[in-house]
Amino acid sequence: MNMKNTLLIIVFSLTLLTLGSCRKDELSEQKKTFEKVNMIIDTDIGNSTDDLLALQAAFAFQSKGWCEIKGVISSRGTEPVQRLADCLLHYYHADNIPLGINRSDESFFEIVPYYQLADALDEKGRLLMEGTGIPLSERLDGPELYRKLLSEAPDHSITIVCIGFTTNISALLGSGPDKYSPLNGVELVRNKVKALHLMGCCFGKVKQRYSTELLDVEYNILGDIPAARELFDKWPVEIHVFPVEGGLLFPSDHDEVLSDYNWQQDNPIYQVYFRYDEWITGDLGQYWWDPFVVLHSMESEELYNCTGSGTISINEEGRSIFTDDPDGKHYIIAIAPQDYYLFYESLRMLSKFNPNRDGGFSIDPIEQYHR
Ligand SMILES: [Ca+2]
Repeated sequence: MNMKNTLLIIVFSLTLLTLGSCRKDELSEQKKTFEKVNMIIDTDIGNSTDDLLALQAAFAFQSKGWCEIKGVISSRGTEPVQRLADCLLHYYHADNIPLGINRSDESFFEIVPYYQLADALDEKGRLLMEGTGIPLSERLDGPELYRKLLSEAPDHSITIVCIGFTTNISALLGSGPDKYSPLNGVELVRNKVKALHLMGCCFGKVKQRYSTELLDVEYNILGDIPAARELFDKWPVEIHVFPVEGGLLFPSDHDEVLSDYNWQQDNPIYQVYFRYDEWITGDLGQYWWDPFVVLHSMESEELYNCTGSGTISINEEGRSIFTDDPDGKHYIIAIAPQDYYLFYESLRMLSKFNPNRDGGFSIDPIEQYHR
């Protein structure tokens, strides 16, 4: 099934559930042809809010049987971030999904440090979010979890969605044989990974909210330039890159997000926009980059404008360079202008997913919230 159908089904099915249309059989027929995506999500959750929407998308798709999340890897190296990641798994009823963490205790500069949500209290003075109960000390480091998950997977079956720093995937590439696999990291990826879908890179000059200058570098790459250089140099299978320019077309309007999620105020997206609005409103507004990478990973590139194959390299300052190459395995993805509305509505429709409601998606959001 191609990407456009995927998106149309997302919008269509949510509309059906909302309106109670009689065309559900037609939708079921379409879904039978859907190939489930086995996904590992590598996220710098705890700062930009689009990681939250990307998780919301992935768990919504998993509830429909369209993908299976094999693991979540959290790349931001501070302890409250790891606890928040654990809480998010619990929120999505995913205690059984393994979480890989970064124990470096280093954090690249922060813009919206909403990882404070892990320690936020409700009106009765209780912790707002509960965790899985699994101690962080029992969590594997990100690169080790990658090796474990890949070694257990059928060949060419894993799709990696990286929506943060490339630290963990670079470390995976540099890893040697271990108790999980006799293969080194490059060979393990070559054998087990279908493709990497990456939010990162900048191929022009753009205005970013944290600088008054036009920038030609991108945050995820800047967060670990040596890792990004190694990634593009050694990654042995396809890389689909969604650059910073793409997401800047989709600001996540503060008031609109609160309105869309108001029916489910337990949703961490609502809580972040409600509690930390001083970081999110006005010129400090957030944009939706990361959910597009989840969407793109679900199927083909039909809905996107893509470059032909090429080779991307990262220079020592973190700038991205694309060179046409018929044998290259790198692609830059962009959204076709005529499809902005479809994408935007798809993102807003995700607000109708709540894992605590019967069936995942709301039939009547207001009624269900007060059930
Ligand atoms: Ca991110």
